[in-house]
Amino acid sequence: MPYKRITLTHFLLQEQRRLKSSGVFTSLVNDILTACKMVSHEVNRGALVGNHGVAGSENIQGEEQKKLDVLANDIFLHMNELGGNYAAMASEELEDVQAVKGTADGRYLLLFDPLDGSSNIDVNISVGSIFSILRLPDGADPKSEGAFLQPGVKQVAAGYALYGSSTMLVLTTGNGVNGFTLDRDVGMFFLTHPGMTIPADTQEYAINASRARHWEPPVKRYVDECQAGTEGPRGKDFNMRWVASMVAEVHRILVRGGVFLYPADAENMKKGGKLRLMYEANPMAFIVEQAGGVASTGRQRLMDVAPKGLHQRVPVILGSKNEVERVIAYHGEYDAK
Ligand code: AHM
Ligand code: MG
Repeated sequence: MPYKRITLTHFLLQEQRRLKSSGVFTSLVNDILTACKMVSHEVNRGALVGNHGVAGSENIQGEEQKKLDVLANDIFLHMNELGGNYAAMASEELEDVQAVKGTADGRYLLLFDPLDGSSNIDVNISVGSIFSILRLPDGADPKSEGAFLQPGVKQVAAGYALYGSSTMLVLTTGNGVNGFTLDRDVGMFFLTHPGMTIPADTQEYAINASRARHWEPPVKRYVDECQAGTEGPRGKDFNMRWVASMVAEVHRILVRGGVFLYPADAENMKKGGKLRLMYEANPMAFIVEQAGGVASTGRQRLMDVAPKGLHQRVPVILGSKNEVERVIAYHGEYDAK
């Protein structure tokens, strides 16, 4: 019965009691979900209130910012500052760490990509927000980049909001993965996808195939074998999807399995890849591993990568365990030659 559903806030309170933790964590996740509800509202109103189009500025990555990139970033900064739980924040859209005013006792650090997949905003395709929470290391200066440069295994929570045909929030606190759907009339997220798990096998992969000429041999081998279908060495047909919104791709994989690849290739290798370690790769890797999947660079577990910079890029291969392990094995065989 719909009225017997569990809200995300109640779910967090149950977790808090189970872990015998203080209420700080519930409060800080609550601030994030309020920000996500506000971003969802702005994405949904779209062109009606002039939210589409470019902002006329570039972010730290040298990418053109959309109006909604800027708005979502402002919403995240504002809503997460109010609670006083964070010592500092870092955003994919901002060059430097943002110290949080007047919160000397904030013990957590928040990293976020306020609106991922922004090339999809104006064409009304799913976009999302991604977040990752770290502890402020003892004695660290929260205003320093160094405080944030912790490997993904140190995350205490991570999640994303998907602004799709419905708005969903998917969260891990290191105890599995749970998905919540926003009821717009009530204004709350309700638990609709408890204990999300990724099937170990799949017949679906996602990669931007327009970059095929730049791929490394192990990636080319994997995709060629998928495309060869029943006549190839895999002996089965594969389906291919590419939304160009990582949140939508990861969500599809959480619901029905699959493998997502954004490898380093000859063209993006100098930068380290395309996706950002701290704002995209690590939080998604935490979620995928907690759902029973695997997340790798192809040569290393993603969450073991020691970050060297806030805006560092990495190759990303994640999803169904047996497929990702196959891609990793292909890298190993290639490197051993
Ligand atoms: P963004 O953070 O600038 O939106 O870029 C990240 C996005 C991912 O969501 C998506 O997987 C990828 O970039 C799409 O890349 P491409 O433009 O090569 O299709
Ligand atoms: Mg992004």
